Amino acid sequence: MPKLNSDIAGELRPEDYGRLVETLNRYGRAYYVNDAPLVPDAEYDRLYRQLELLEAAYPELIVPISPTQRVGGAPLAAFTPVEHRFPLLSIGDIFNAQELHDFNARMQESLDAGSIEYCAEPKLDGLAVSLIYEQGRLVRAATRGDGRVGEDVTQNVRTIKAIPLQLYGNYPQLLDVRGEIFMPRDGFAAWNERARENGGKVFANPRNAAAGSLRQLDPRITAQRPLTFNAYYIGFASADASLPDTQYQRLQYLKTLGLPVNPLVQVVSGVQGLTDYYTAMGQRRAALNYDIDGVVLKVNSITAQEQLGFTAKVPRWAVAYKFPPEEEITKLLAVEFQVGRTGAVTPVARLAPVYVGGVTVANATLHNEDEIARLGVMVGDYVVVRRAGDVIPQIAAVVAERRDGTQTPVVFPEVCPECGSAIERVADEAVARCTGGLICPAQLRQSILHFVSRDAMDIEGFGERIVEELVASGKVHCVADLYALTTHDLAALLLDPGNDSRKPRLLGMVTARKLMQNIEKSKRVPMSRFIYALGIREVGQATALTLAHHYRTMAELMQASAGELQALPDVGPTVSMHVVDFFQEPHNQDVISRLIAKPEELMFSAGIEVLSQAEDFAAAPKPLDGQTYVLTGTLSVPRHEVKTLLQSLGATVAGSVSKKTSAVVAGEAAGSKLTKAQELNVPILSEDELRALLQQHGVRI
Ligand code: 5U1
Repeated sequence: MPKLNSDIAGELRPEDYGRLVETLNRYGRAYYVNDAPLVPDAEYDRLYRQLELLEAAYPELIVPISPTQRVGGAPLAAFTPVEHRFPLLSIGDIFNAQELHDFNARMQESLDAGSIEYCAEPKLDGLAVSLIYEQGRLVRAATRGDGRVGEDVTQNVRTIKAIPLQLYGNYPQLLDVRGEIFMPRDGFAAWNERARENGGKVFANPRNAAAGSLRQLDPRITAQRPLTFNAYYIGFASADASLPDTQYQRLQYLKTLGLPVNPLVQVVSGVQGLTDYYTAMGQRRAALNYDIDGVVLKVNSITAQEQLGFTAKVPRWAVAYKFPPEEEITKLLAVEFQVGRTGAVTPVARLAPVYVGGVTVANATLHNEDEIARLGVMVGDYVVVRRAGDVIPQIAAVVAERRDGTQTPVVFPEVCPECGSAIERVADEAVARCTGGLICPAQLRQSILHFVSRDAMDIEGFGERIVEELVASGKVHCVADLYALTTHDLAALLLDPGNDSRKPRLLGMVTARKLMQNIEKSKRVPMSRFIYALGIREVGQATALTLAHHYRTMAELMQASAGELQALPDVGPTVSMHVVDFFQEPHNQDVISRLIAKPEELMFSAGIEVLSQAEDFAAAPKPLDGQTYVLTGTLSVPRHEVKTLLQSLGATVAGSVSKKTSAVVAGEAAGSKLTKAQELNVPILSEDELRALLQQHGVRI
């Protein structure tokens, strides 16, 4: 038998097995149920690997509740129908204040009561399931189906880590738990992004993603999908259970058994309490990390629930108070193709304006050619537009029934709409690119806008109109030309007023002088910002910082080999290839020398002074030393970049919130980590506050 080394118990022995399974399950519960991880992810992974080793050496030890046993069994030929012992009912919907008022009045009348107490819960937009636990063991999971007969999805449900295979604490002999399986928004976005890149299955919304993932005949596929679960109801418990008498307490009881329950559940009173809860959830909806389509309001007392009973279809004691939809139907008027800084050609849908998810939407991204093919969308189609939270509006589907023969195919251009150069698609890449490089005015405009942007050279005042005119008038052919501009050149720019009906106007001397001052101010720049400003593919702020910390001068960086670059933290083969390619390109070398040579060395030098960051890095003060930050939600800067910037100041960036966390940085659609921070009174920083904090220490994002 192989000897197994372990940091947990010196040497792992078969008798350690039970403890290891129990420890991992306890860590899982802390993570999913209490949202309070007991150990870092790396420690969980280490123990998990130990368990795998132990099971490989002693297969006879393996128990079904081992966390390694979530994916078992061969793919099914079909799902077996299962009859629910107690029907899986749906719930009645209400849509406005009057209907809420009527519901409450019905409850008051039937219960002959004044103010009624309710348990108010978010209504998750996922899939209802019933989980049957016998002696605490998960023995069956079934979908709702028609409410009476569902499908046996036990194998798939076992792969969902938030669902315990074994209950904990004081569980009854038999328990039928009802709840929702759903896909969090971050998991959904990451899944679709990867699918778009690899030509995999793209889902229209998190609900479809959850349904499609659960209804896989091969549980190994379900196991890869980021599904999770919240319990919301006890369908049945055997007589040995001593269940509390309110819905709210029952949910707390389910938590003690190891079942996750939504943290936003609250007890409220009367119509005012219900209305306040509905309004509050409506306001929080965009910031949550999961879709909710309303709130569920349940009479809290179980005795009162029993008294009220059920209609043929739904409980009388509960309703779903629905939010306005986050999906709407509108007409696709046209598809335009935008060319970005790196030449990427993105199809953009122009839509008949429609009010959805709280804003009027007139444009939506269509991502790439594959997405157009996947949707099968044609110009003139009616399409489903989805806007959840602050996510960029997407076209989720085509309403094929509304086609009337006037629709025309979307033709992806073969040549760039701006410069006429060929558009190429690299094999294995979803994105198509204009090959025009900087002869393409669109790429040139975008690269100038990037160069002048706040996080790059920070030259204030150069907006889209001015840059468009500088390029169109031929005054600027590359970023170095910005430094050759005169006040007169700028003052004479004729600006197009855009959509409004006024005549084109001259920029004028006052603005031109101000712009010239701003150009002048940009001439002393830290090396990281200069590298970032060059717009090298895949080199964001964090990579630029890494490069600037490692190389003393631009000349050194420009000589670096791919191998040397790859030895740096977070620089992989793709990034190193882009860096080397960029600096080998003669045009780029020319632009850089025009930017940074001393004016006396070149006739048209900008004379930019690139300030070295390498020497002082190691010795640099680490003002955030000892502090721990957690990032959650969507930030406008990629997360790994923010992480590197915080780390460069000495901070640790952790994956979970605890009392020791110095602050949580909450972006859009922040979810459970934000809630956890609020519960633990951990300071919360918005992106702007983080920006200010970093800026205080000389770092800009
Ligand atoms: N949060 C929540 N969602 N939901 C859906 N609770 C809840 N309860 C339901 C349903 C269908 O049904 C019970 C009232 C049985």
